[in-house]
Amino acid sequence: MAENKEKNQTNRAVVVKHTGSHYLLSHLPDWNPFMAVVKGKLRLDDTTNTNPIAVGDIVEYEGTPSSTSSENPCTIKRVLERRNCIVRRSTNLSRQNHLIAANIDRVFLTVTIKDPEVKLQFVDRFLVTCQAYDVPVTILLNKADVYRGDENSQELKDEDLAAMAAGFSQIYANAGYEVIETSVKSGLNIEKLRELCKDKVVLFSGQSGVGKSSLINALDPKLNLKTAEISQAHLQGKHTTTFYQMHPISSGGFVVDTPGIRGFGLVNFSKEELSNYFPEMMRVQDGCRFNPCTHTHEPGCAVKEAVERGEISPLRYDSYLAMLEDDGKYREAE
Ligand SMILES: Nc1nc2c(ncn2[C@@H]2O[C@H](COP(=O)(O)OP(=O)(O)O)[C@@H](O)[C@H]2O)c(=O)[nH]1
Ligand SMILES: [Mg+2]
Ligand SMILES: [Zn+2]
Repeated sequence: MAENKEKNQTNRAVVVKHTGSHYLLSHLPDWNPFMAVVKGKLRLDDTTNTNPIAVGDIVEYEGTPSSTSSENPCTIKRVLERRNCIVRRSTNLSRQNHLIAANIDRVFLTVTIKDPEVKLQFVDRFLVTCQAYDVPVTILLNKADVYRGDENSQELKDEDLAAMAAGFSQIYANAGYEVIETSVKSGLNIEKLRELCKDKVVLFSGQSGVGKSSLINALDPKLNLKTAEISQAHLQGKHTTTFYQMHPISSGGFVVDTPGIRGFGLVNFSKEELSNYFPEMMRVQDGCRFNPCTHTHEPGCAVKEAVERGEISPLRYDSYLAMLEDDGKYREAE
């Protein structure tokens, strides 16, 4: 409608919060959140998600951005095509997915050696999900203060845990992932983390209790996120929804925390595809005699040879086999 052109001008903004009935949008990288709602039918191709719009989505809206109050909210008209997204299968029975976030520049998969103990199967499934969804991932090995001494002393507090941490780091560095030891207590690599977040939209994920919220608070104490929350796993049944939110980091960048995540459903890939999501297998599988090769029973398999030579971690290979076994089902991270 030409006469309403000014009022109805279409603009683009990023979804920074979803509160159930409405959304907050912001013109990133500016932080100027304003209210928006969805009216009527949304132009959307993908209907397999329970929530059609996620934090990080770029949307076209109509109306005049005003404030975070619900008076005269803008109207979301369209969700732009996503560069990537992270989804979780919403219930055990349904094939529907819950969108956690879209257009993420990097995921920080946070783990700890102890309290809670890292589960390699969880890590591997999560990493496969990230590869499949095309989201770069960095592993944070948090609570390093538990086994390291203070920064000035070379002496270790707990040699066994330190050895386990070194073993963990080696497996994933070999696989091709960046592993960064961090500590909220000692400040280890917090500045490095700040650098990695600059000008980016990042997502922190990982088991409950590993220190995701604490790390985000360490990046910017103004955020003051709740920590040491009781696991919300039992609240994540069919009828509860977790809402995600983006926070601005004062040194630059935006961060999404994930509370009490139970696990991520994996995409439904074929047996032949799975090894494409293991970077260390990708690297050698051109040398397999057969193509495609599932790297299980085939003769002349370059992946199995690399496992035997110790170039590919047998633990990673075991995870791969376990994931193949789940054939036909949606695969879950936990
Ligand atoms: N020793 C130690 N404890 C930490 C560290 N980071 C977090 N914690 C503690 O771990 C617990 C869980 O932290 P929280 O940030 O709530 O974990 P989240 O569930 O992943 O968000 C809290 O009691 C934190 O104080 C760390 O680097 N070192
Ligand atoms: Mg938390
Ligand atoms: Zn092979």
